Amino acid sequence: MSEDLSKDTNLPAEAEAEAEEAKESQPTPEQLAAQKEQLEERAKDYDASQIQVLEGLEAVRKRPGMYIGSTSAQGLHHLVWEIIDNGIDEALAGFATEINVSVEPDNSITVFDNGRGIPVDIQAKTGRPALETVFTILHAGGKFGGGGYKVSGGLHGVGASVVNALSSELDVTVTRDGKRYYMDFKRGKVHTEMKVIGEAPAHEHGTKVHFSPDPDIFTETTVYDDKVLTTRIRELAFLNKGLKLTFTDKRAETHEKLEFHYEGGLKSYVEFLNEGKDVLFPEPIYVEGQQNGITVEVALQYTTGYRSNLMTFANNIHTYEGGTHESGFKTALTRVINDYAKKTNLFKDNDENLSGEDVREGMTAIVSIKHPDPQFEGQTKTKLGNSDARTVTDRMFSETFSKFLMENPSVARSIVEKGLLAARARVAAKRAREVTRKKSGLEISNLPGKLADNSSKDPEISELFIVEGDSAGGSAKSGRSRLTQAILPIRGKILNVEKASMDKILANEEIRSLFTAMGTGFGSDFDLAKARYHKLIIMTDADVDGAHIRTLLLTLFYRYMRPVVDAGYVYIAQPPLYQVRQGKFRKYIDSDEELQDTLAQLSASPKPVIQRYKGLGEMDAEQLWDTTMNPENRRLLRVEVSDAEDANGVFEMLMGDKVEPRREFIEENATYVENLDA
Ligand code: 28F
Repeated sequence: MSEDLSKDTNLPAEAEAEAEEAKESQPTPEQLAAQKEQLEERAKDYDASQIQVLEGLEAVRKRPGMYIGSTSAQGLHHLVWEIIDNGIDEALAGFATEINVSVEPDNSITVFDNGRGIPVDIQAKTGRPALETVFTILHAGGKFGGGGYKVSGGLHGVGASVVNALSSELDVTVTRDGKRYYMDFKRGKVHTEMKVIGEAPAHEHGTKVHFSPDPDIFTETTVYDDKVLTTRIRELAFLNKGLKLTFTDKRAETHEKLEFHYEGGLKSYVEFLNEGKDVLFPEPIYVEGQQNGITVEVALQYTTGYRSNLMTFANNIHTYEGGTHESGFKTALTRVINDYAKKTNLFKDNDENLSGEDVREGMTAIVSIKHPDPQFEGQTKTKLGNSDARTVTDRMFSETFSKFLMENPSVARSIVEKGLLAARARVAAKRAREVTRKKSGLEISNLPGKLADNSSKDPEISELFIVEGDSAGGSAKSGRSRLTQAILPIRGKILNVEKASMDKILANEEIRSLFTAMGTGFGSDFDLAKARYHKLIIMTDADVDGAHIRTLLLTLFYRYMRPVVDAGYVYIAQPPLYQVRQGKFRKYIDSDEELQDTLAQLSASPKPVIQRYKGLGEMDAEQLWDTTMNPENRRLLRVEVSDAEDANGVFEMLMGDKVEPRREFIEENATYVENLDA
């Protein structure tokens, strides 16, 4: 042992002296015996630790859900987040500046960071290379030596070994000290022992991890979604300012390398989210501070719109369920704005304090904290529980924000005035709601006059067709199956809820009748259990106007009846584009391509008759039933946006002027369920 030590030229002076001393004195027989015992103990420890390794990783393979949430597409992507997290930790520790992610043509993933490279030295305790330990021992790397801590979230270091356990193959290449080291694993077990595979320039360093998710584990899918990857990688670039992240999808023909690198951090994030919107002031307010080892970052900006978009993060984890940092921020925001308004006499006699909702109307804000020991709670473990995060966020934010308001009186004034408008709308909406509630006490007699209700009272089999236009509504009414199908015609374009305030929405006739027909109530009174139909089928024309109305309806559902969407109650009817007839032959056709194919299969005479349906109104009751309403033949699209967050941005895009992205969105996000009822 002493010989080993003396070979090391980098020993600190003290240890060197100790080693020198050890070399000189010969061991006594007692010392030798003790040494032997120690070695034997160590060998036993080693065996035990190897068994633990196998048991540990076996446990991961047995119950993957415990470690990555699920083995669905979400779990599949989780593997990537875990590996990226390790690279981010290395960047946050100050050693890596860049992280590259790619999807290989075979759907395997490569992640590289230019940090120090995972240590390759043999560890005394296990007798194995540190690199091996990181990938085989559950929880290894939880605390990154040297007083640092793992800051990015996820599994707090169990990441690498969990990914390894769930990969059919994983290989690592570490570059450090002028060498390249390589090691690979199969289903978590060492396959190739660590070895040097070559030289590297002395200044080069980093860690490259390449893995293939195990199809035995990810039985649903092993195909990565480039959109999901891009969105999260971009988000990580916003959350970690200065860090450069790249993404390359090598399955695509172009192999285009996307680069995400924001010196502005959260400020750039808010600018990104507010792109194309009218804003109250040009530059987002940005706050950064640190206290008790907790870093707090906030960026915010007001749009002239009504929606509030607040996203909070703890250690790069999106805290969907909020938590202490979020409530600290909200309290501070409300208090500072009210204090300022009072101090500067912006409240009129009748004005009460602004509520939290009032001061957040139109606000886009991101709160991101980094905590040395984050406690994640809640149903999905996305709620921060640390109480010190509340106080620190409140203090850091309110100090800078109140100073900002004092120094920017015109901006401050516009924020207060916006809050006052929101407060007045809130009071008006409350009154309107009270009126609606009183009415709905009368139940059926109060159903909208335009509604042709179905006779069954069983919501499970009841369907509500929301039909564009009175004439199509008429055909639908005559063609329907009365027991299960209710018809609600709506006139022209309904209100764009994206751009309207609550009281306007409640005042809208079409929207009111929809809510009344649904029976679920509105806003905070919403109750999914009261839904009178379990299918809401949007039936609009297959043209631009139809697409627009459909989008307006979808927006309404997303914003104000979200549980209905989440429950999978919302569908889109698919009226055909053409009917081809030849003699007794009749076929409904959905696309130009299908039309060509069909015509190609028919003989030239008698000449096939092609009828093009311009709108629902052109179909008679029987045709409408046959093509679009009859559960035996119809095709319905179930609307399913997996990521609720996505929907926010998407709807803003959808409500723009271009029709094409709208159509694409609906096609991409609605899952095609053929013959759903058959
Ligand atoms: C593509 C994924 O995993 N990067 C990593 C490091 C660097 C160190 C480290 C990682 C040592 C003994 C735990 C280097 N030098 N990217 C990554 N880069 N892990 S993971 O250390 C792990 C500890 O067990 C590192 C000095 N200290 C730490």
